[in-house]
Amino acid sequence: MAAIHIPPGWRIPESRATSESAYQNRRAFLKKMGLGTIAVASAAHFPGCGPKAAHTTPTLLPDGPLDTIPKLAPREGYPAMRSRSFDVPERPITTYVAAASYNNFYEFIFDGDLKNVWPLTGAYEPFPMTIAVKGLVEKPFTLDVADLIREMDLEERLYRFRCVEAWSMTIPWTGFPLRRLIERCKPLSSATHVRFVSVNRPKQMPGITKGHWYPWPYYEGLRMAEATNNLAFVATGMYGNPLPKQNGSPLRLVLPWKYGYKGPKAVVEIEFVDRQPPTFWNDLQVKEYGFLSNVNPNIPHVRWTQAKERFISDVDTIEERPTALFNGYSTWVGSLYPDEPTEFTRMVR
Ligand SMILES: Nc1nc2c(c(=O)[nH]1)N[C@H]1C(S)=C(S)[C@@H](COP(=O)(O)O)O[C@H]1N2
Ligand SMILES: [Mo]
Repeated sequence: MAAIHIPPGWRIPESRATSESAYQNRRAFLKKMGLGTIAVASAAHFPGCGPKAAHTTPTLLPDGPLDTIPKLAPREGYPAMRSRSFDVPERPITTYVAAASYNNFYEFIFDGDLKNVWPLTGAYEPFPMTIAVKGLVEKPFTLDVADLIREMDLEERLYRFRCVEAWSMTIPWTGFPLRRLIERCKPLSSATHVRFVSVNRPKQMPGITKGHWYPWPYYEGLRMAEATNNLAFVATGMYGNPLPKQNGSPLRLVLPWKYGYKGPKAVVEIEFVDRQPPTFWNDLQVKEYGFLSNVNPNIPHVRWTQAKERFISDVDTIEERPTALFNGYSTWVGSLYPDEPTEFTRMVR
């Protein structure tokens, strides 16, 4: 892996500067917790970091405070076989410690050190949980999430992950394509969009109570053609294990060609509808967050550039990289967006 490069402050959005600098200091904290060694040891095992690529991510239980994997999460099927067509050759895999300790999950934390989510997840019990699939479908159903996870064939996919705040990672997710759920409920031809709702548990999620003016629960949406694209993934795990609470247990969406906020965590409702549904961040800041939100270096955020990103491979290893259109997934999804800007524009979409 290349030299350590901490980018200068101008790339850090003003409002995030406090949390970002707190993050830079976390290395010392992790060392104190004995987690620094885990990051180093695990890197050696990861395919992509060495010449011998394995077909699965070895089970890596972080035996420490970052192990917030719910006790009742089903363990069958982990680690899953990796589907090699999604390999990410140009980047190392982000360490588990970085991916599990630098998070966005506003149900737990909405101000202060925004990324330090995991210490606040103690009261959250993601299992048991039910998920409802409903709306314009032939076969609506409500299922226990643990049963659903046991029923699905799990696979592992390495995906680039890009947050709108211009940081990025490479993460080995475990789960199944969203379209396998969609096939099961048989949407009617009148369904044009899918709406997702996250769990709403104020007593277990301190950010919901403290940020009481936010329009909880978190909600998102996709066009039908996006939801059925092979890339759209329901993640039930990462790094060969069930998802830690802070990463969206019991299951969350991952849409690697879009900014991270398009992928709701702890999804409990999937509804098929006949118009574009409202979305959480668009309702909060219509001038900053559009409905499509495809990763696009040509469309800056109102307060910062999207042409570059800070790639996080470990808690103290951050490199500047150019941002790719559709986060490098043009082959999969480019044809869905004939109007996607390929030249600089300030149009939010
Ligand atoms: N329910 C819910 N889902 C959410 C969010 C959130 O605050 N609440 N944050 C989003 C944002 S902005 C990002 S970048 C990703 C972060 O996922 P990670 O913490 O696993 O990296 O989750 C997305 N999904
Ligand atoms: Mo994000």
